[in-house]
Amino acid sequence: AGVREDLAVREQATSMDALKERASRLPSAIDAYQRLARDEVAVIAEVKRSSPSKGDLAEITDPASLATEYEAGGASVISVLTEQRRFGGSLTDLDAVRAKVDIPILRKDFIVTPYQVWEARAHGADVVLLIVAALEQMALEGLIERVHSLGMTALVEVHDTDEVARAVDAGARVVGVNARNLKTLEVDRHTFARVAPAIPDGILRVAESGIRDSHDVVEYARLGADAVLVGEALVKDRDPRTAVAE
Ligand code: IGP
Repeated sequence: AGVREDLAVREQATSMDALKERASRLPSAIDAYQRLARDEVAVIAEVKRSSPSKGDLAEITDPASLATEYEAGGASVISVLTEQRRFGGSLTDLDAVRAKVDIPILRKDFIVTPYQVWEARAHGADVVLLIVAALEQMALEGLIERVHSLGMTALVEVHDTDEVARAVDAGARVVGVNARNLKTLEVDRHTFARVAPAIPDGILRVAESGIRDSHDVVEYARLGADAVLVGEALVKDRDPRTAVAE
């Protein structure tokens, strides 16, 4: 209900037509699928101020300069949390990052309506997160279609093999396996090994959450990950090379 209230307020502030108009004046979305596919193991580096499980992670006074460091350090995609209530993010952070980096940007939020997808595009995002567990099948299908029609990429998040099947049926091209259980907030590092084999070839496999260092990255690469999504460890350390090196 909270998400929908926030949306109602914002929809009054900016009409769908205004968003479409704004989106039409921007350069086309960057093809993140290609970027993620071409690296041995790509790093999606996340601008993350705080989290429900850990509270404040780091004082990020300038999200754009953090993102610039990530880009210089070899990240393939920058993830920006825009969820306010639990993660302390905002569209302002997204705008600031877009103004400074040239690589694809993922809008990380609980996206449940086409309005939010347009909003992401209007603010320069190339990728959006869609969480299978938060969406009914019809809604998931419709959102993936909308994302692709805007030239964007959907990172479709799953936690188990049933959700992989739903993601694939709905047309996902990039599937993220989240090691963090959304109910208990605990990280189970065996999740990827259990779930990723159910993802068909040709669909990119992303390992998400709880990645601590390069050893974790090497292990996920060995298990077939095309990319890793790293928040906390990078916000604290800042250099994606610590994730990709060795
Ligand atoms: C990053 P971590 O443990 O490296 O900070 O996790 C990312 O996976 C996490 O922020 C995340 C997330 C989400 C946040 C994955 N899925 C959905 C909010 C909503």
